[in-house]
Amino acid sequence: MANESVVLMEPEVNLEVKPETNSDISPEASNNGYDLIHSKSPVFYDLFDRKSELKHQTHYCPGCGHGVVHKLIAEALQELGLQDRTIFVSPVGCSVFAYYYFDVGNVQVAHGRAPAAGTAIKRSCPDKIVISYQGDGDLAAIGTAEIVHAANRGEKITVFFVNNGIYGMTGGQMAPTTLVGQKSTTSPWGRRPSNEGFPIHMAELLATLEAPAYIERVALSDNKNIMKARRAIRKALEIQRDGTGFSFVEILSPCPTIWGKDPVEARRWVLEKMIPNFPLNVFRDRKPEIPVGNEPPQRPVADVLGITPKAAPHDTSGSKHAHRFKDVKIKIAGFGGQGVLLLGQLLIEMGMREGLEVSWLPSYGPEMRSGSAHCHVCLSKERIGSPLVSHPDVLVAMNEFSLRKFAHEVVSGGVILYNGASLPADFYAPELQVVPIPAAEIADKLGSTKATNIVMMGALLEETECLAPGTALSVLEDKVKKLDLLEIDRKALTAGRLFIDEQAHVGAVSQPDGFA
Ligand SMILES: Cc1ncc(C[n+]2csc(CCOP(=O)(O)OP(=O)(O)O)c2C)c(N)n1
Ligand code: SF4
Repeated sequence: MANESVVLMEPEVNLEVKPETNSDISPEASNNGYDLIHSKSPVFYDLFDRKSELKHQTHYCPGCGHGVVHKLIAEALQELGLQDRTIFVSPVGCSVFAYYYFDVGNVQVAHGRAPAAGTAIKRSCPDKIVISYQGDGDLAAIGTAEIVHAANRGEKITVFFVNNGIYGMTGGQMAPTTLVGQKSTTSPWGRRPSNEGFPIHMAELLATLEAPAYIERVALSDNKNIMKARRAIRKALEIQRDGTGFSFVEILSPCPTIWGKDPVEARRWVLEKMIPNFPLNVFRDRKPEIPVGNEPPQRPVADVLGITPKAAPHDTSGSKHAHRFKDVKIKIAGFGGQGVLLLGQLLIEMGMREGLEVSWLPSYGPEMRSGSAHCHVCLSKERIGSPLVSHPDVLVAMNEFSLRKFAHEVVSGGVILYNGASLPADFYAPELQVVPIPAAEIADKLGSTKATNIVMMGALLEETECLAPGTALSVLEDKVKKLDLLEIDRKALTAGRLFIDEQAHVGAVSQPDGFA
């Protein structure tokens, strides 16, 4: 069908010719005789720093609808004065890099989870304008649950749903919105309802719910429809600004690259093929009536989680222990059942009581007992950027496998505490201080091999002086409920410390060749 309203996208910058004689135009304002009347929205960064050679352009293919939607959102945020309050939640998909373009708060989240992450952000920062920006694979396939429930709860966020009927980023697999008969890499004969089901109409589906305030479907098929899309995008943001409720705009959008069409044909395809299947409409536009009952009082998160510092008899918060480090990174590794993860938890509990910033990151395979397990522990005087410990200052190796696996990660001059009477004959780490400790034997003699990790804890505290033994005792007394085990743990802690004091430091044999 020949349709005169199908036109090429207007350029990002429109230049209007002004006569050079116009004395109102200063030399600075003029641009080779042109007066700039429309420029890139200040909601976009001046330069896109994704790649040094692409600082002036986005990563989108020519004719892609994402660029147009970005532009409409940026202009709406600018017009409504919302830039400084906005948090943009990028999805997984071609628009994953939105944070390179929008000069607003940015978060990038797991595939399909943008409405869930947006919920958390909006609830904790109700004054922010939260935008969940999603493709059809992201929103209508892997993220179906998240969008339905966010809409059903009436979260006061705005969702922009870019429906191009395909998985763009991954090369053209069928999406839930792929049209009947439309070919994709996973429906090479065209989508068949008998096998792949019918396309999902997300706007209509969400409009069956009570809570949403605004739902509209628009299209980037031609300038007239793009202007309607502009109004819908603005309105959705106004609805959030005014606290009215959940707003959702589905935008039928061209993906020329995957569709195998040029940009003009792709727009025409939106007009001729997509719109008849996905009718443009305002499906919802009203303030939802949500009954308010006796809402429970809001409580601080720490209170709800039960992590409020308590004035327990052994509370050592504000401990006078002098931390001589800025931060200590520890990796504890062994097999499931050796108390590897627990030892890490005890250390961070101690760190918290001594007023440090702490983090604990466990890692274990599907089999818990006997499978290998390790955890990363950070103790720091400053906020911790990442809980990941790639290069530990201290490795607590609870078995030979862990010693061999992680020793090379330890920083030069770092410490390895090894649960073993002696090091394996062929193990050699001249740049490290390696201390073998017969921790299992010591714990066994004290009454329980289970206390091996506590012997190692005692050794760690004595060797590094990173935390106070008194704090360790107080944590054990709070955490270990069985009195007989607590008694063994107390002794194990002391035994680990004494071992370092008496054996490791006096004539310690920390290398197989006899040199400490
Ligand atoms: C958990 C997970 N599953 C699958 C993928 C692979 N993946 C990346 S993008 C994508 C689909 C993107 O399609 P859509 O949401 O329609 O966005 P578009 O790229 O078309 O804008 C998929 C399946 C992934 N990154 N993560
Ligand atoms: S593959 Fe499609 S959706 Fe992705 S950038 Fe290219 S045109 Fe846009």
